Parts: sequence; C-alpha cells; structure tokens
Amino acid sequence: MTAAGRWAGDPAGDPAGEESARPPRAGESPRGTVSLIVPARNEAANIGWVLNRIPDCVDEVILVDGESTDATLEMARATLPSLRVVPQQGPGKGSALRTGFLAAKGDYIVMIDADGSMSPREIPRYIHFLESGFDLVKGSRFTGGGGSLDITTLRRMGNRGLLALVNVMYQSTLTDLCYGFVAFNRNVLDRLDLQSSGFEIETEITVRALLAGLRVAEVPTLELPRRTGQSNLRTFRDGHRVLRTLLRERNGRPLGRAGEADRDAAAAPGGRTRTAAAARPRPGPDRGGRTGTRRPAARVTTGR
Ligand SMILES: Nc1nc2c(ncn2[C@@H]2O[C@H](COP(=O)(O)OP(=O)(O)OP(=O)(O)O)[C@@H](O)[C@H]2O)c(=O)[nH]1
Ligand SMILES: [Mg+2]
Repeated sequence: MTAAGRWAGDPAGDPAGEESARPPRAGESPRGTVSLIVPARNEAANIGWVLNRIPDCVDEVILVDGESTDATLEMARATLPSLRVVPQQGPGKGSALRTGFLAAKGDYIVMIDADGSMSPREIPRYIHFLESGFDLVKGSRFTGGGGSLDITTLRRMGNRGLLALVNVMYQSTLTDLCYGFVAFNRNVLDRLDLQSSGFEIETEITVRALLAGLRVAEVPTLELPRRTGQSNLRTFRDGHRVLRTLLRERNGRPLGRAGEADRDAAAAPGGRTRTAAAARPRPGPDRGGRTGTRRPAARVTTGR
C-alpha cells in the first residue's frame, strides 16, 4: 500500500496540480486515495490469499466482519497488520458493504469479495477509469476479456434474465449485473442512497447509478472459483431479492435525499436529457475505448 502521507491531500506525482487533466499512466499512483472494502463471513481459509494481493494503489483496507465464527479476523490481521476491522451493522452482505462505505476515508471506494473469487490485482484497472472521469466502474465477466471459472448454468441464466430486464428498463447496454467487484467515487455515495441488506445491493448500486445519470463503465474481470468453504448465496432466494429490488426501483423507491433530487431532475423540463448529458465521461485522453496495448477496453453506459 502507498504511504499514509497521501491522506494529506497531497496527491503523489502532481503536487502543483499541473497535470490534473491527465489520467495517470499505467504504474503511476492514482491522484485520489483508495479504500478497499472487503465483506467477510467465515473466510479464514481465503482471506490471506486476498490480502496478500493488495496492489500499491490501495491506501486502506477495511474488513467488514459478518460475525465470523472461524479465524477470519486472526488470519486477516496476521496477513495485513494495518487492516481496519469494523463490525457490520445489520444482517447480510449489503449491510456489511454499507457499513464499510461509511467507514471509508478514501476518494475512491472499491468493493471486493473475501473468498478469493476476485483478484485484487485487477484493482488498478478500475481506478484508472475512475481517474479518467467515470463515477462508477463495475466488473463484467461477460464482456471481451472477461470470464468466469465459477458460474453455474442456473446462475448464468438468472443473471442474464435479470440483466436483460435492467437493460430494457433503463435503456442501458450493460453486460453483467449480479457481480460484486465494483469501484466508485466516494462523492456519489449520497446519490446512490443505498438501502439493501443482502446480495441485491450489487443490483441496487447499478440501477441507482443509472437512475442518477452517473458515468458508468464496465471493465472485464475474471471470476475465479471460491477458493474453499461455503457459499453464502442462495440462488433462488437471492435472485428473487434482486428481482424485487428491480421492481421496487421501477415503481418508485422510498425517497431519500438522493431520490428527491433524482425525481426533481426528472420532473424538470428536459430533466432526463440533462441527466443523460451529464452522464457522459469528462473529456480526457482516455474515455473508455481501447486504451493501449494489453489494457482492456471499458464499455460505457449511461442512464436515460
Ligand atoms: N460481512 C459479511 N460478509 C458476507 C455476508 N454474506 C456474504 N459475505 C461475504 O460476501 C462475499 C460474497 O459472498 P459469497 O458467499 O462468496 O457469495 P457468492 O460469491 O455469490 O457465492 P460463491 O460463488 O459460492 O462464492 C464473501 O466475501 C462473503 O464472505 C454477511 O452477511 N456479512
Ligand atoms: Mg463468492
């Protein structure tokens, strides 16, 4: 991880802010600080693998513990002494992530699973696109360069059906939905106004980003098999929760501050048009097409 001094608002490599219009080149430190949130419930056998692979661009790692009854915390602290551990507030992965998001201090927040199915070594790719002007970057297993060595036929079909629904509902062109390797700019957290407690939080993040007209990119990711241990996901129960989340969003979610802002924008003359225009990535040398040899392309989508 990079030096703690980066918290002081003195972005490495650009103290005078002279190069602020340029996204960092491969291998350079990001200008923003990065918090990595790892929800973990009984992942003692896997957490060491994950924490041993944290790239230098990450400034803090927060493990949100779901009342693990195995040696998850001991293994995690032994592997990464600088780790922050916070207990989750409420049940489920969604509650754990929301707890972690509130505890995060970084400019960028990345969420990753603790079971070894996602490689932290992909994180710089996500940060690159955040630094290039996107608000939210989500991993996709089903775009060019991505893949899954784990997904079952049933889960693939469920993901595909729910994804199709999202793409129709929001006129988006996403290629993956139920996947939890996501990074976003911390300043969009209020606008996402997350409320989910279970696995459906991944869908809630995506849908609310689209509704808010955020600049969303997909980057290819490789899903590995969980290294060992038991899945916490129940395909039918959690698929049903995802579907309920989609329908709730469609029918008008309970309004929080962000919801009111979204509704106001939609009600204003040309509101959605204005939102869609705002959703375009900021100008820059790298706007999501192929970004150079061996760097995977990002797909760009926006809300209506
Ligand atoms: N803190 C916390 N973490 C959780 C909870 N439920 C799941 N997790 C973590 O969330 C991540 C994803 O859960 P998994 O059980 O791997 O779900 P999955 O990836 O859909 O299932 P597999 O493909 O079988 O791995 C893992 O790091 C879990 O340890 C929870 O209630 N609290
Ligand atoms: Mg998993």
